[in-house]
Amino acid sequence: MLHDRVHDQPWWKSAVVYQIYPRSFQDSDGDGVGDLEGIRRRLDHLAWLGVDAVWLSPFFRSPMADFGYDVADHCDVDPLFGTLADFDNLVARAHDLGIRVLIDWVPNHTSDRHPWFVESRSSRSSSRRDWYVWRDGRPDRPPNNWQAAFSDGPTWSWDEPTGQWYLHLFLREQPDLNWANPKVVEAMQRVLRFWLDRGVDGFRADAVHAIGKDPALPDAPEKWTGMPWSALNDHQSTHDILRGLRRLIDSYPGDRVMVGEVFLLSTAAVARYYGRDDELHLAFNFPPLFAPWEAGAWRHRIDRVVEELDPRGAWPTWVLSNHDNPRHRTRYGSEDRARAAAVLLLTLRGTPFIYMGEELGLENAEIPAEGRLDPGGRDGSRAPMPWDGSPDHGWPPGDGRRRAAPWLPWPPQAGVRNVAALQRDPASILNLYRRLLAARRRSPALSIGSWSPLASPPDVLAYERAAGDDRRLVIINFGDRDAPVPAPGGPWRADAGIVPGPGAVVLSDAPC
Ligand code: TEU
Repeated sequence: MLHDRVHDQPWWKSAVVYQIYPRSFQDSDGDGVGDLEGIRRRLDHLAWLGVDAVWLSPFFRSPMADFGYDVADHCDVDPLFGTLADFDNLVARAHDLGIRVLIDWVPNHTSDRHPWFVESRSSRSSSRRDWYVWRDGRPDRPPNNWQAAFSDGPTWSWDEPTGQWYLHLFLREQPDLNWANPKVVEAMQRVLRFWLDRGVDGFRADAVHAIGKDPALPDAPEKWTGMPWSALNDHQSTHDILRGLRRLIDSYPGDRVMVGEVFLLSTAAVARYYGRDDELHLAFNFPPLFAPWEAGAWRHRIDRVVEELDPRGAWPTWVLSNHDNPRHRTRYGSEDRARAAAVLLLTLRGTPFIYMGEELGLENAEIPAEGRLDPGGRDGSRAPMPWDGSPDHGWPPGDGRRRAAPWLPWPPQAGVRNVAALQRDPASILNLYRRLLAARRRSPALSIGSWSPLASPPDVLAYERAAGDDRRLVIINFGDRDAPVPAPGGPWRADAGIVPGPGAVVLSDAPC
């Protein structure tokens, strides 16, 4: 049953969202690539786990240069993933189970095979020329010094037949749309309506901070390396566009939501994308994702969120892993740390995003250079989900003829680190996630309550969550040595006494 308001707040504030990378979750037809029907069949697992919503990475028609983030038709399912009917069945089943469905929306660019771009590049006088970002110049000198993501080349490609450059912040197969053109705004709004009318509960907006461009497209300062355009693409015009999108989404019933990927590594910059509660409902804040496993570093990241978001009434999000970065189990280096990190993720104030497989404590798959398929080298966190301990781990068996093995190798230890095995073990990390999700559901303090820090030893982070009579004390020991519970007098039942290092406890002020 879907309730729009939980504790008198929109559902997405108390929700836990689970990210599914469709290629890697569950295959149903034996081609070695996960699909929508596979996801539908595994929704029972997610209901058992207790998540409130799923976010599906792109499943739209695509030549797959960026594995679906290069969209060639926003309003159709790629045959690799199934059909629109499969999508409808998935949404219906998810809603029956009380799980909401968010989908990826890729507004910054399209595939170069999208009919809009095919038409745009056909001639300088094409009616769609101005749907993308074209600039004059000499074929040997790109219009500015920006470097594209996933390559060391420029963000510009020269189009020989029409004698102009086109802009692509990512691959050359992903030309940037020109959002200064009202026709582009209308067309992309139609895409949102198409899916809202089909019953989706919201969107994860890809690289959304980059859609409005400074028309001057100025050079990046020399000192900037990596992706200089990321910080340069923090332009005022994006905020105007977002206000229009927010009005559209809020015109639908049911508290639909847009969470934006704002890839700016400053929480102050991210905070501006909430506007005055009239732009994004939620925004990813990635600095914590890049923080080391240290109490001080995390405290600093949390303080930034409290200082930048709270005064605006903006609701935070928390992410430890996703399909673009090495898994945090691998980054942090041990399962004990991953377990303590799960407590952190699921008890901070804000909406947590779980990346599929982190509930199994999965590590990145080790993929030799010749087996890597992603232009950005991100394959390791995209390895397929192991469902059981059989040789095919619950995927259709590959027989080398009609059926194919999964598109990427299995993550380490899939024989023991899989859903079926960890479900049977009450002490597993999977059952820890399940208990934490259940505790959040029962506790207004943990799901929507206030957050206040408590004094604690250097390796320990301690905080209180409170809502009305419901109060919880959370203690995360980042260190490798056991630490005493820094229980502050008061009502706490400090019966744990010691927090193992690394480890975590959640205490209640009432027997539970
Ligand atoms: O990511 C945008 C983005 O900025 C990151 O990919 C970043 O460049 C990367 O993490 C650096 O390692 C989004 C999607 O999440 C990503 O999968 C796509 O490739 C990208 O947009 C283009 O659509």
